Amino acid sequence: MADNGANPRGPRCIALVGPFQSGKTTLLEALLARTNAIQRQGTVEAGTTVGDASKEARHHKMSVEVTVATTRFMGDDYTFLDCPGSVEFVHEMRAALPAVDAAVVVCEADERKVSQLQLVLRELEDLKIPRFLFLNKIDKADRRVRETLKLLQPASRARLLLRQIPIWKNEIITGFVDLALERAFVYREHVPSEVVPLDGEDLSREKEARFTMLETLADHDDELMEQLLEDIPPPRDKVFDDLAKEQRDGLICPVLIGVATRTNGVLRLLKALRHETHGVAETAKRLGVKSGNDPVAYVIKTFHTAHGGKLSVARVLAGQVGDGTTLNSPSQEAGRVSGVLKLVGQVTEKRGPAMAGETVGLGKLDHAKTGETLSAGKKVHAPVAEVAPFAPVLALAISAKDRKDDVKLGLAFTKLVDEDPSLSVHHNPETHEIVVWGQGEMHLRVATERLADRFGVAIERRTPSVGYRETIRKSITQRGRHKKQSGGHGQFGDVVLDIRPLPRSAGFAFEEKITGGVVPRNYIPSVEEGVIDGLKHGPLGFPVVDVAVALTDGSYHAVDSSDMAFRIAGRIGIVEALPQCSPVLLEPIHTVEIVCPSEATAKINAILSGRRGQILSFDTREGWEGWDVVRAKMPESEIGDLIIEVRSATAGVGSFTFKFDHMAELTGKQADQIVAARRAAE
Ligand SMILES: Nc1nc2c(ncn2[C@@H]2O[C@H](COP(=O)(O)OP(=O)(O)OP(=O)(O)O)[C@@H](O)[C@H]2O)c(=O)[nH]1
Ligand SMILES: [Mg+2]
Repeated sequence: MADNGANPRGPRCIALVGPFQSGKTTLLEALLARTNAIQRQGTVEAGTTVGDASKEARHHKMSVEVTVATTRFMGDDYTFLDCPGSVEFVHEMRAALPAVDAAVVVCEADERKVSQLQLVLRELEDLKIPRFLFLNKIDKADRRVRETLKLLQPASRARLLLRQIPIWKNEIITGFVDLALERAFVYREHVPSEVVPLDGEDLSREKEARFTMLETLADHDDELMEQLLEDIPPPRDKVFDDLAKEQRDGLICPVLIGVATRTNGVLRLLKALRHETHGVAETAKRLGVKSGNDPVAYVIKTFHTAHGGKLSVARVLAGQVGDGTTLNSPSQEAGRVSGVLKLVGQVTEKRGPAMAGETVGLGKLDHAKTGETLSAGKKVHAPVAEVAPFAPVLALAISAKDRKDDVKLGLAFTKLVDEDPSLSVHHNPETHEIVVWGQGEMHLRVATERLADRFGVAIERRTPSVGYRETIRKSITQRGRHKKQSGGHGQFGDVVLDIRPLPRSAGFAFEEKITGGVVPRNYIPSVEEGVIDGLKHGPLGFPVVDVAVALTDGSYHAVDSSDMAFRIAGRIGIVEALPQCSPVLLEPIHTVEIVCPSEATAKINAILSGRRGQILSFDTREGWEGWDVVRAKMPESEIGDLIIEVRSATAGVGSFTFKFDHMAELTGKQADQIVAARRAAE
């Protein structure tokens, strides 16, 4: 295996993924420094990394979106996608993954992060993306790597295969042995590790660990098994071939070790990527893209830059995309490429057309969206992947501080959602609130910070209103009379209404039982309109539902009656009647389905009970070893900030979905408080 000259597999696209704060952004920095794409390796603490360059990421010292950086190593281009680790920004990763050749899963020896690791690995397993585990921060390791692997193994369906073992000196890891290469290295800070002779105790540990590695490989290779049984040392190339093949087939996940902050283990990682990951040809095959001249590209990420307009980061899967190429998405024309850019974080550089395998920024594709498959050719290419965001779990009501910013706010939201479809914005016509839905507290906080920082809109934030309603429990007959005599033309309308409660979710029914034309036909629709007006705001302050109103009697005046007069009479009738009908508050109840690691299930049950939840069932989560699913009925008012408690009870990984179930009567102190709050707000 010669280590020189460009690799026939061409440019790679590699995702850096893994649990929250495991060191992905730092590893990207190390990879860029080691490949001379940057002069000096920055740090997250100092806010000098290529990744996380946005104001929000720097401020929170965490990744809030994908950073894309292309570098060159031994004659090949590598584009790294540094993905956020927080589950609240997981859509960034999920949308980026389909088009990558492989992933480096950065993790730590931390049992609290095993479930997060499992979530990440599950995505990769489902997409059949080959992956390495990079066990980072081993400068802080206080346990044996083999023990760490035991801890992490339940998170991975593929067997974790230790490729490197550390060399310990006085309880500190000073280097490592690569078991495939059979070579020992001593770490040096920010320069490549030094090869050292392997002897003494290290050599015997190496032999033992290598044998374990080979045994694992031999589980899927009979020939290797025979060699091991007969004590024949397998040729090095065979070992490498097996490693690569079994990784591609999803049987193993090789584990490398290192220290991203000190650039330790990074060169070996690059070499593993170079030799053991395939290029775009295999990825295109996995995605069902035929190689050929017709361009096909997958949109990994969308940016709206301050000055350059819209930028779509895309991986070219087939053909060639250059300035002027018109690309189509499955639903429409995406636009004409104006500018092809190489990206190293926020630094961009104009370049020529992009070939299959390359990952570049494409300018001005106004109608392209993240996750879409773009193509140019006679036939539009079918989507290579569809990545729907997870259902949102937290909402925030937002308004512009200054009414004149309303339009700006609307435009800003359009761009934010275009960049991040896991955010959604709804207008509540009843309360006139703009409600933003997102994946958690930090997700919404970052969205509102962007509104202020990038779009210059000062906003106010509130807890969104709960969809309370009210209904009645008693029937009544009520007269509604509107009479006004002011000089010339008067107004006259007179109706008698029979009002009675309807069963839950029956809505509103209007009936007319007029005989003898006491209310002329043509005025009857106005009476109904008046009743509907009156129901919009009941005596408790909420819309009234589940009532039937029958118009049974009334009178009119030949000159003074009009549509308007009867509408007012209808409204007077209902408004005067409702307080006498024993009004009662209705609150929305949803069925909630919470998923969580089993060790957190008891805590989740307690949370649900504390929030007036009625637990319906709990089961093991199908297809998810070590996870449970709890179902409950729960009032909407209690779901509002439920996610915050669920996340803290589950080391960040628990989540839920909910669906409206029914409206339920609410009485007593709680109801009184809600009504009082409503009155105070009016
Ligand atoms: N001791 C030690 N600390 C590290 C190492 N790598 C990263 N860190 C620190 O871990 C913290 C998180 O690093 P990041 O690179 O931001 O981690 P990340 O995985 O990108 O975080 P998110 O993207 O927010 O999930 C920072 O304080 C880093 O300095 C390492 O190898 N050793
Ligand atoms: Mg990061």
